[in-house]
Amino acid sequence: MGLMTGKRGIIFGVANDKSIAWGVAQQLRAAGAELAFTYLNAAMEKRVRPLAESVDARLILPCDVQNEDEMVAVFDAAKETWGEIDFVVHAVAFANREDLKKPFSQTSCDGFRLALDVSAYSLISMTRCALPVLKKGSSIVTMTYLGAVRSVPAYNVMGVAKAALEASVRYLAAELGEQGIRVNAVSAGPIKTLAASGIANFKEKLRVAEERAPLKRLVSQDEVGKSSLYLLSDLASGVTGEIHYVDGGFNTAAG
Ligand code: NAD
Ligand code: 0WE
Repeated sequence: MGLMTGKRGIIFGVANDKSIAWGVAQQLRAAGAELAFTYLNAAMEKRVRPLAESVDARLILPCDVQNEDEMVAVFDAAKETWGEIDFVVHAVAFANREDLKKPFSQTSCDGFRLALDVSAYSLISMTRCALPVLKKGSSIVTMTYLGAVRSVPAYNVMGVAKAALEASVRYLAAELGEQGIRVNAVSAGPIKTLAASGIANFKEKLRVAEERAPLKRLVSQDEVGKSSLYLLSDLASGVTGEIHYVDGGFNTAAG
């Protein structure tokens, strides 16, 4: 019997086999969980559907997190299929590419709203939509980055969005604790994914992370997956409102 045998949940944020969400999904499946997946749009569906099928996904549905109707439909479908669920994985973020290049003070109000809506507010709306189907003892995990708490060159408006996301984790944890629902974040070190591929000088960022991290290497999607598995499982039954770093110790080292 696996750690997650008999547990069911939904994973938001798989784009391809490099996605952090896919690393989490593989760990959950290996531990015995039953999974549902969402994808952003038709272009994403082409890559997500075969991956989801390879882990026997029960549901594969579209969900743009800016569209609350689609979000409601996902949890309605989960209710139909399973009745109740045990976990939700939120691994979604977006900002305008230009806002990750321009000086931070040039961030437009529209760019700010977009980044905060997709990357932070979506955790709140997702949690609200999930509540009717979340069991007592269920667990929500989101993905964050050190740029929430330190200024990281060029992370810009995404850093502000992650700060809002991390604060939202604490407020959701405070509210939902009495219902036995836990909410935590994994703060991953830099990983080469689709979302990282558009970033100028990302290779250089990876090199610095490798050099400065106490472990002297980068972390993998698998390692983020293993920590997420822990937070989503009953092993972490006493853990909520936490930001859990999986960055090879980078954030703890002065340099
Ligand atoms: P990724 O590109 O594989 O995943 C990002 C996902 O967000 C994609 O699946 C994309 O379809 C989805 N998305 C974007 N806008 C959306 C919308 N409006 N509605 C629904 N989905 C939308 O990249 P990733 O690196 O795996 O990112 C996953 C999470 O991990 C993000 O929250 C990211 O900020 C976080 N993170 C990434 C790193 C890194 O270095 N790659 C480090 C720390 C945290
Ligand atoms: O959260 C992220 C990436 C989020 C992201 C990436 C993109 C690129 C393509 C959000 N929106 C977009 N929009 C696009 O058009 N990370 C933690 C990875 C990341 O991004 C950085 C980093 C790191 C690490 C940007 C600058 C500096 C470091």
